[in-house]
Amino acid sequence: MIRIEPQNGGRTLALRWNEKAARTYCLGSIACALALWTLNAYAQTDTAPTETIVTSTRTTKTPKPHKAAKSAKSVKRAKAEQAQGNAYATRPEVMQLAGEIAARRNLDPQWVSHAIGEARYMPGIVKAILPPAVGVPKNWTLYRSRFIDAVRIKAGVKFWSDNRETLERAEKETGVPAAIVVGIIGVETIYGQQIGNYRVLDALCTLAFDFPAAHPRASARAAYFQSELEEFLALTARTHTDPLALRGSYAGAMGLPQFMPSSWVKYAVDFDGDGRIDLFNSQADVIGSVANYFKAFRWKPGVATYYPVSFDLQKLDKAALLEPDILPTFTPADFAAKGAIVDAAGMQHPGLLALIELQNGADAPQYVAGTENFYAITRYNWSSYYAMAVIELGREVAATMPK
Ligand SMILES: [Ca+2]
Repeated sequence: MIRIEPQNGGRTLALRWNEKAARTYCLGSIACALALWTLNAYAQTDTAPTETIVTSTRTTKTPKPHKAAKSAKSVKRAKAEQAQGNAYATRPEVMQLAGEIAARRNLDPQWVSHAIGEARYMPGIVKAILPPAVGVPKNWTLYRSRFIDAVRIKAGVKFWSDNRETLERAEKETGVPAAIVVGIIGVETIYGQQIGNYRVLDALCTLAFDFPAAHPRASARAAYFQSELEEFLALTARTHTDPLALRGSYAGAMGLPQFMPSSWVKYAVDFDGDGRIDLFNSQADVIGSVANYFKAFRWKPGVATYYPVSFDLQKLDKAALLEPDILPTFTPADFAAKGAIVDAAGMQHPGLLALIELQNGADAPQYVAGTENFYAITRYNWSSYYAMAVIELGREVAATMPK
């Protein structure tokens, strides 16, 4: 997972828990144009769905002029960067890994070497992957304003209206509400308007072979991207797709939901029944795949994502409440004993809660009591700010939908 800069200390706990529970974990990413934080994903499975990847990256709607201009600019920038990159074909350790991937995945060694040899180092990606400067205060109000605005809500209303039956079918099959699926796709790519302009192969090779040493977890991150590169090559080989033709975020995340290759392999589904999985062009496949992702991360149907919380200052032990970070740890009664009071619905919550702190720069932080479903959203992108933006965008879109 690549959340570039973890937002708080409990991530480690959460990760451990998740590894124990599932041995595999995935996080989503925000589209590269907007990303503060990205996703990553681990998947060890080789279960191959029958699919082909359609390499067209058609957007779901015609971008507005300013979007088109911005997009053209970023394509130009990505291409310019590409031109100055160096080839990986001349690096022995890279070619050695190409051979190992081919052997492990039973791929044509020449095809693998050729593909990786064609990839280019992208200096902009190396810059983008580094954590933000230390000392920059987190600010939920600012974060929220990046994702919840009139343009995104309007696009969400159109997406929901265009896909009403599919969203209902996904909710019926997985228990994941339409508003959550709509919130994810909106935050990730504005419903396909910003799916990223980097060649996925360039992004994965740059991060697999030239991950910046300045990053605190450089070697683990590089290993992760090597694994994603392997998944990507195996996926494109199996689906007879040109690995140089796919474009995505600077982290190699693909399509409307920004799935990393391992997530595509493990969680993507053919939800329109045409016999292939297409997260670039099929809105139904995107909806089914996002819902399936959350089902895999144990979404609890009918359970709230969070409850409002207030403090009993006489009893408040905030340090103890924040210690497990986003991992739901406390029963409502434990919560109350430590001075965190949820509303009547929260007191009836059948599972565990986490005290979620959303900082606001120099202003007072906000708090909510996150449930297991709040935690599930952070499996897409390891950030409570991300999860809250997804929830609030989905809610705003729902509220704006014509009755
Ligand atoms: Ca399909």
